[in-house]
Amino acid sequence: MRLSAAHLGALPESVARPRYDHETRGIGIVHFGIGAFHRAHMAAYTDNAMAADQGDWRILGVSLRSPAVRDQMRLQDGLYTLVERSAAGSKARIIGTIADVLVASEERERLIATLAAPTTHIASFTITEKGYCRAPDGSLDLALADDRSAYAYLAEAFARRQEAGLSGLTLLSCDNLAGNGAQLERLMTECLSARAPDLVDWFRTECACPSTMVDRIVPATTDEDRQQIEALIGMRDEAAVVTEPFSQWVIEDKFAGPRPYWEAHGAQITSAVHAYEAAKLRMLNGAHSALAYLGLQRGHEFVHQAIADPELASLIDRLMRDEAAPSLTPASGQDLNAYADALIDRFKNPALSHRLIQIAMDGSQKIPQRWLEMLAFHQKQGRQCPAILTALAAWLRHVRGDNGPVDDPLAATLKAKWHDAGLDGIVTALFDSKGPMASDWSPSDADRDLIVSVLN
Ligand code: CS2
Repeated sequence: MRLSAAHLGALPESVARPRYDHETRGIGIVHFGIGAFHRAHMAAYTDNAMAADQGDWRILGVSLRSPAVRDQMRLQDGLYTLVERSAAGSKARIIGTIADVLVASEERERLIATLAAPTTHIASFTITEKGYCRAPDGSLDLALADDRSAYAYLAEAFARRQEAGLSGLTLLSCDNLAGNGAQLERLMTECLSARAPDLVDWFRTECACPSTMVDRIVPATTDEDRQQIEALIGMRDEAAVVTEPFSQWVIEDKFAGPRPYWEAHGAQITSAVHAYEAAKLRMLNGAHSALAYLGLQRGHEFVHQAIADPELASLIDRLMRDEAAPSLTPASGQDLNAYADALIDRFKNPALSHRLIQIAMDGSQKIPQRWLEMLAFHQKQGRQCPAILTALAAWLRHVRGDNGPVDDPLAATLKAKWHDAGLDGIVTALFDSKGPMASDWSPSDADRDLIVSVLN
């Protein structure tokens, strides 16, 4: 038996179902990047919000390229199981928020029409760092932002909304970028300035791009997970997602129109999002990337194994408490020491099987906001960051190919730099002001020596 609307009644009592009549609710959100993270995070917050109020907030999920999620979910009427796993056991619930999933290039007109519908108020995004199509200097790379990028569909929908005299949309970035809303606003403006300058003013006055801090650890679902879930719910679910019990969402209070009552699931709507976002990127994600590259180098496969390695645990402790925390300005009541403790506990969750190789992916897009901003901050104060520099050496080994094939949009460039520059030149070749990883951090001789000594 396959999970579907017709089979909801056959689920065991222990599996929670949507607490509202999901099929009667309309679409209010279009979400780009309908991967496991969205299904474990925003879709779950929205499911709770719809149980708490009467809103039409179902989500049209969009895959920019791969048909896999569409194929899994259409057969299940958009339903899927969300399993929270900890040492204490597993808890399963069925999420009813996803109305349908489409592949953008295959159903272009339907996507644009839904974005342009008067009932749609929000377009949200988990398109990963590379989905924003940024050049190394942070500006929009117009060649990457082609007519199959999220920007192109939005621009067409904006034209229709303006023409019809409709209100703007809230563009809600849920990706791990610093100031994700502000970046999206700037990049969207750059796209419109180049391609549809008549829409720039409309976009600026009618749309809003709140920044958000999103947090939930969501390993990629494996076949073994699917088998375990089949045993738990008594039917097959190809779209099931496994996650940890913890989740957090802090959203800047800046919307263009109505929104779901996400507070029902504990979302914080605040003006102080930046402090949470920076802490999460530098402490959680910064530590994650360090565990990934150093852990793989030391033969580990999962996050919980890497954090159990005393040498890595001590380095992560220093990275979070001595290097990340002093670079942050906490919001009132935000306790960074307690945050570090809580993160280490979450990393230790043995029930999660979070693969290091998953985190290692796309490092060139991740480490600027996770590590390089911190290096630049401390450099200005004349301080060095040995833990981050050690992790950076592990990343350099990774992109050299030491851990196997490299999954990164800059993989070929990084490999070519290694080939041309070698051990003594690689740091300068990548990180100086003309390199593909240029940032506000410019490696000092001492930084270079430390990295090369670790690499040797
Ligand atoms: C991870 C994140 O894969 C990665 O790069 O660091 O996906 C991390 O698990 C989430 O941001 C946690 O909220």
